Amino acid sequence: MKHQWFRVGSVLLVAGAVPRTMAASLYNLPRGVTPISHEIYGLNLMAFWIMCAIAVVVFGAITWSMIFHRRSRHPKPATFQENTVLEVVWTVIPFIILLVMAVPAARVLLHAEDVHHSEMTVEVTGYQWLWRYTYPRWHINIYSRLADSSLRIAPLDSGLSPYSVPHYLHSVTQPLVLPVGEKVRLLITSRDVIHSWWVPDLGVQMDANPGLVNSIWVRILKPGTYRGQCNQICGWGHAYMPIVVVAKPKTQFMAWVREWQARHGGAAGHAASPAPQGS
Ligand SMILES: [Cu+2]
Repeated sequence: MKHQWFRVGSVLLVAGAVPRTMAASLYNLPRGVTPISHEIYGLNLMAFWIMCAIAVVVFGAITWSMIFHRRSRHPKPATFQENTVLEVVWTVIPFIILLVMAVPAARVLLHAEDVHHSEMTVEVTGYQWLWRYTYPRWHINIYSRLADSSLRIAPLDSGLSPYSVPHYLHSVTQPLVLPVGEKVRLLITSRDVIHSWWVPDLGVQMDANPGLVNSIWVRILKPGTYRGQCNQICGWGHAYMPIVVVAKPKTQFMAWVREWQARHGGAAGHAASPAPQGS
């Protein structure tokens, strides 16, 4: 018995010693870098605290019953069968809790899909197994495939370790480049099967359905590189179509646009490039 308490004590000590930030990154959602990702984080935190309160009440009631109503104390059990007041209370309270969670969740959903007043648009199209990004304003057209460094290692007989390359299966040939601080509308669709564009740091997870365009927006608040992947099981190459978003300050973004146009022969760009073949 003594040993058991010692073991429990040491586990709690170790848990207490884990730095808070590390524990948060291990067990929590990323806080993200967009207003919507912050709102989603807040929703998750609210649900977490409600859950904690429910756990305290439920386990508290169980513990209280075990201690104060154990058989040795009350050898004769009570004989009541039901209690209407209690039953109404434990039906109404969960209903109120659900309402408290549903109202802000619905508000965030509506906010995430409100693409009014967007400052620019990017079309995102899923293919087996890559993403295409089109910037209609500048006629920029990017095919974003799995980077060669990962591709070389992917076959089982390659003999190479996934740890030998940075960001194995999370790096691409060309990232989606976006300006920091602008409201960017993403129009998400697919050319073949259902894919899903998922970047946790941006708080975006949107299905890419053939024949349908879903819209969502991001306003990235911090320059950086943000990684995600297709999270819809879309076929054998599902793991080979990662997403990389590079957020640059507005001036650097415009420099990237000009550089892209210069490299691809002016504003006409490759907007009319043929669709890639699935392979
Ligand atoms: Cu996919």
